[in-house]
Amino acid sequence: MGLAITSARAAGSFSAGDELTAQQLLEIYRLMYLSRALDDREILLKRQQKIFFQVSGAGHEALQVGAALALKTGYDWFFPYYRDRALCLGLGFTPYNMMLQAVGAAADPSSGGRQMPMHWSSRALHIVSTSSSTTTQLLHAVGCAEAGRFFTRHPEAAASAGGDYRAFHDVDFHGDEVVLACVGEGSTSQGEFWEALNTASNQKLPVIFCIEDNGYAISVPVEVNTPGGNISRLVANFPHFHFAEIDGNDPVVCLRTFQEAAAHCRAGRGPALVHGHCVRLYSHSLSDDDKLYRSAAEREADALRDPIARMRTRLVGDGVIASGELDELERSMQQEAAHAADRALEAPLPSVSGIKTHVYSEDLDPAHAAFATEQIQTASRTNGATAAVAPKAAGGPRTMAELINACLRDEMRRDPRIVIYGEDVADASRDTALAEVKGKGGVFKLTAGLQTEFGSERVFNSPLAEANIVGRAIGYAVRGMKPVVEIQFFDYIWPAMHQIHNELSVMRWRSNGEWAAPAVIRVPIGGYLTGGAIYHSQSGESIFTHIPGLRVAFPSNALDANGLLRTAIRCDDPVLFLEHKRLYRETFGRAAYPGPEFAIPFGKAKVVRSGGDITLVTYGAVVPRALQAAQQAQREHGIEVEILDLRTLNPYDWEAIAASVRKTNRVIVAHEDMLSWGYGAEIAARIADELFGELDAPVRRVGSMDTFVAYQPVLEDAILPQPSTILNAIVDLRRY
Ligand SMILES: Cc1ncc(C[n+]2csc(CCOP(=O)(O)OP(=O)(O)O)c2C)c(N)n1
Ligand SMILES: [Mg+2]
Repeated sequence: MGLAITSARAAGSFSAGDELTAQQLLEIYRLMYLSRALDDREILLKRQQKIFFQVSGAGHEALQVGAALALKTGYDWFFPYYRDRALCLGLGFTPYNMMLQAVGAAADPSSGGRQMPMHWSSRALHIVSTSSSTTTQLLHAVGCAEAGRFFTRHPEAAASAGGDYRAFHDVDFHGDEVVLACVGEGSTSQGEFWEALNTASNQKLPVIFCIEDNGYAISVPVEVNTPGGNISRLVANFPHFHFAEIDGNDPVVCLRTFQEAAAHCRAGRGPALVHGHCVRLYSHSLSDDDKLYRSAAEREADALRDPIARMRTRLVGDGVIASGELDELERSMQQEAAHAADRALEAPLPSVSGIKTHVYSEDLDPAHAAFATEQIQTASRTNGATAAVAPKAAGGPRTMAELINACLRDEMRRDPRIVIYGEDVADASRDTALAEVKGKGGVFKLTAGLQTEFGSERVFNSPLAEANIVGRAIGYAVRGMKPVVEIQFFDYIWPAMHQIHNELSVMRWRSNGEWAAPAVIRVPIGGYLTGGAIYHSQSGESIFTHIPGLRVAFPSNALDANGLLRTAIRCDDPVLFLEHKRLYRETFGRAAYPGPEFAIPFGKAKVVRSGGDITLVTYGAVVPRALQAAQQAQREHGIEVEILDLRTLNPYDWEAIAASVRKTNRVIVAHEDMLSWGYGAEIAARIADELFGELDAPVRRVGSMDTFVAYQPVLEDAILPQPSTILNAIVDLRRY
């Protein structure tokens, strides 16, 4: 028998219904065996200390090969987890590329040596970068499926456009694509599993959830993670799903099951969940020893269910191939694995000078002058030549809330790839009421009227689940869309923190620039509300400026909010856009509508008051309070304070800070957030570090007390920094 051994697979070569040929059965075996051979080779390398981590797919091969062969490489979309070697091999990932990741080579196509082995990524194969965090990828898969559907219904949105992030995101979609997301059974305990099923079911999305049930989450058995020990029984009532619970050790059963699941999804009937019972033949990883916690009898029973041994017996028993020929095939697979490893060990290592590449977009810098239409506007007042391109201010003063809403509206008109969703952001609870009701548009009304103008496919409510909001946004964004999502209150951003910290911000870096998730997250933040109390007054921006890859904006007035939000939307990095609730409708900082092209670059502070005695660096709701304090300091003490409004916290305008400190030689950093470990600590430390010789006095910080914000206004006033707190600091600092 001729054994055609190929690494790549022609899409659709395993069609449903037809009897499998001997060639196809051997191809299934080849992929399974090659996967195991690669695991075994990696284990050897780890023992020789030539690689640094090893986790295997041993025992999961049948399920994964079944999935790979039922779906279409580079057409469907894939969100694997760290055991999915056989899946990725089946999709066309080469053994050499796998070994490049194991050794951490520069040419590792998944991450350039940044991620552990088995953390997959390939743009060509539509494999979206995998993290180690369990379950997060299921929400990305949901967002990815939503984006595919959106482009299918609105193909005009896929057109490329210059002048913003779209220039760097080619869109690729088919009307009937399927998204596969894989996860272990232990990981179904995570809330994000249920949040993903929720939206996939509600929206009848073409996502196949594959549960690779090996009965263990490291040492924790399935009954601890899953009440009753069977996830299929728990999920059975989700509407629109196609469910299958199967023997995940039989690759032909697996293939047929995934073909049925894919047919259900492609026909638009809804998602599918394939629950495959498989075995974990090795320990969880090479850092684990399952003899410490599993009985010998149980381990021996699992070994008897080894899908490769079973498939071998079947091929030989059914006369598909002679035992000797199969031995020969296996030897060639082992040689292929060894050869791939040997070549990878020779490959050049990543250069240290490239470490920071792809933390942020290398293509589009939000600090770039192209976003400086603010300057153009200012220039136009003195120079008629630039007036033609200047944004047009119009109408009377508008609040920050109104100008944020105006920016969202203008950008949605300009860019058909923008979708807006979050809790309560829609106008009408149900579409049928849209014509009748005035519209809600968010608890602070920032998205008012947008569903009415742009329809329910572009502006819609999300479930009450913050990880769902951000996780789906990542899926949308990797497909080239621009989700501009709302977290209702900063106080409730924490369920999304895992997605923000471990996924959104790091997607570009960990995939070495292959994928990116430039979503915008708008978040009302802060106190001074008189009664906001603990859960409607929180600050905490420094927790987010501590995350590389994430831009953070924090405007203090209506015009800045409008211009910075435009930059946030058009740029190619993920942005946390913090909107101070107290400033939404304040008289302070109102401005005329600046027109649909008004933008402010990130990282450019604004001198909101000039002065020669003390520099006061601040942002957000402290800006008007600092202005009050500065006026009083001048009136009562003759002290001239220069106030810098940073406007964006990452990046921040170090040059402006340094220039002002060189002039005044005294500096206060003031913010609403708690003093200790707050944003000011970093700025103060850098000033002390780099401008020590310029200082005539110690760097002073002003912040709230190191406590929570209380409900009773007497307490709230004492906890948060007031103009009087700032004034005291100013007067005190002048004494040096
Ligand atoms: C959110 C999160 N918590 C904890 C871990 C550490 N961890 C890695 S794998 C794992 C067990 C996963 O078990 P399961 O989902 O059944 O997948 P399996 O490894 O058995 O295939 C744990 C706890 C992690 N990676 N992510
Ligand atoms: Mg498991």
